[in-house]
Amino acid sequence: MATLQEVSQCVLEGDLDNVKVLVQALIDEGTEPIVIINEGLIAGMNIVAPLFKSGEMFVPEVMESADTMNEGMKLVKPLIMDGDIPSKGKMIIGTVNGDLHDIGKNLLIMMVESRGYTVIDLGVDVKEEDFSAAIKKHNPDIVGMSSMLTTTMMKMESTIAQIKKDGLRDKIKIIIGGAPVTQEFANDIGADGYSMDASTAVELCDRMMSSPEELSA
Ligand code: B1M
Repeated sequence: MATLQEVSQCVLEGDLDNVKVLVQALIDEGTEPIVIINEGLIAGMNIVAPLFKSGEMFVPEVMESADTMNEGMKLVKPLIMDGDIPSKGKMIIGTVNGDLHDIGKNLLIMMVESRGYTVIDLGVDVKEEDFSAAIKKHNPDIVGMSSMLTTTMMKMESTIAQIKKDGLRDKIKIIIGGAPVTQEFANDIGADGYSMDASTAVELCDRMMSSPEELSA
């Protein structure tokens, strides 16, 4: 008989083959899909996040864990209506105009999704107007911007200016990150939050959703 703990362990170890066998066995045994997601797959990623933060796990291992979680999700998701997965909040995220780096952004998306957020990935090289258009279309709680180049980090400021110009600034919280970005820079350009890595970004999202006024610019 398969157990939820074994599923969590597979996610932790990035065991792609066994996660499929175990998740299918739990489905066949009648375990509720939402329980498999929360107490098996997401529980596994919840062990990964602090290990990554403390430097006990590295980027390739975290990617493998996230892939393993997603492999299990593929089997379970069709069994439940979207509305059955309680979303903690909606986030749109993109790498800013002129910047093609996406490894860190993708890692962040996996972490945030595994914590229960709905994430819309705008991809890389996202123009200022496209962030605004996506806010209008998706009505997110949080907008995330990533930049890895000193030459593109100023695009975060112009994106915030565009969002303000379009009258959307008050509807959302803006968080930024990426190698050249600092808290001081975030303060200077009027972002609501900054985080140096994917784990702290998830914690930042949680704080924003639980007490948004605390982080108001
Ligand atoms: Co580029 N690159 N690159 N590159 N690249 C850097 C960033 C660089 C530091 C390398 C160097 O010179 N030492 C340098 C930037 C220098 C600078 O601006 N000061 C650089 C350069 C110069 C360039 C090109 C200009 C090179 C050229 O063509 N002459 C060019 C630019 C292309 C463009 O974007 N227009 C370029 C291209 C590329 C590749 C395409 C080859 C490739 C990107 C592939 C891809 O992303 N799909 C690449 C790579 C891989 C790197 C390095 C080696 C690794 C980046 C990475 O993925 N790190 C990088 C050197 C380095 O960082 N050591 C480098 C792993 C990733 C998990 O970490 O992205 O930092 P990171 O993400 C972290 C945090 O930053 C944070 O959380 C993540 C996970 O913990 N985070 C957020 C990121 N976004 C966040 C958003 C948040 C919160 C946290 O909230 C929304």
